[in-house]
Amino acid sequence: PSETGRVLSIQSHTVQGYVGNKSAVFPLQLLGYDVDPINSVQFSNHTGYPTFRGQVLNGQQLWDLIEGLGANELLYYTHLLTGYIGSVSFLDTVLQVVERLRSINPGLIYVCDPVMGDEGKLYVPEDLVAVYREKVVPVASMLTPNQFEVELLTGLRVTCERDGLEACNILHAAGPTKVVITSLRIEDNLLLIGSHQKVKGQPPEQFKIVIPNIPAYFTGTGDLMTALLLGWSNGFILHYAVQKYPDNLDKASELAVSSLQAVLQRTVADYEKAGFDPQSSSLEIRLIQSQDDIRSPQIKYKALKY
Ligand code: ATP
Ligand code: PLP
Ligand code: PXL
Repeated sequence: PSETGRVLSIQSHTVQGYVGNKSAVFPLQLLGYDVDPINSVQFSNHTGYPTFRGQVLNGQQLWDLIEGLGANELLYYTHLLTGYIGSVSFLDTVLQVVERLRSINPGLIYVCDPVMGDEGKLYVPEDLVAVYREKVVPVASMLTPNQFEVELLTGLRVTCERDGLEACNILHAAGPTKVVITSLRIEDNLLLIGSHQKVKGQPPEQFKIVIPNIPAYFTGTGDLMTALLLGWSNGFILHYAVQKYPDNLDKASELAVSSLQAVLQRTVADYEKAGFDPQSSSLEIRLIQSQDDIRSPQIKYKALKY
């Protein structure tokens, strides 16, 4: 067992560009974690480009890697992180992975971004929704849905802050002690809503962070956001590094949002410098160039408690 965090991250790999593991692994490493990536797909680029090529890992192949680690007693993890998953059979295998990892470390924290779609559109097979709702939510420790995903998981229509808070309560009752709705679009602003149920059965502590909308479209930001939330909510104090915030979802969220906004602002500025219109297509985030903002973000976005 390591004293620093050890994360198993099961996400997409793209050769070019930053989504999935490509946007999660580097930040977590910068924050001091050992990160073991399993690439659920290996694609040339993300699927928003005109075309893509590559391979998809199936559930059996995922389990094979887990068996390989298990045979060498290498399955001790403090965290499991999952993002976009494309099939029911793969998601079912992820559930087996959760069970296996918890048999070795009962304290394993499972951070789940239930990626299903955005703005009313589903981009996974419809039968995944029920699996997330019925089997994944109950075993997740921290959940990071967007507005559409929270609606799919709770059956509530979420169109205002109150709805968001109510949806978090429903999700807590189903399992996770931490819920972050990463973006609620309310008029021209983006709102993050966080909810932390510190004691089972008690009302959660809830807060919001107002995020000004940047007129550009990014890919991989959801993956980066979830990684940063995991990164800043850690019970371990790394020997050389900053204090992290296990009992302070609001603090962790302020740091994650402040980092992410710095990354996005740099991204837009760099595209503009290169003579590119940032509204003309989806932008690849400037992740590597933003390493100082990831390691030591300046808090510019504050949590407002309810
Ligand atoms: P997922 O689908 O991965 O669950 P998501 O749909 O919430 O997550 P994004 O919409 O990419 O993912 O948002 C993640 C974070 O990035 C949010 O906290 C949001 O505030 C920030 N973000 C994304 N786009 C913008 C933007 N145009 N301006 C400001 N912030 C943005
Ligand atoms: N489009 C497709 C096809 C996807 O698979 C994803 C993955 O999550 C996205 C868009 C959105 O990515 P994100 O919300 O993380 O930026
Ligand atoms: O979460 C973003 C993402 C993950 N994985 C793949 C993607 C995308 C976004 O387009 O194409 C394969």
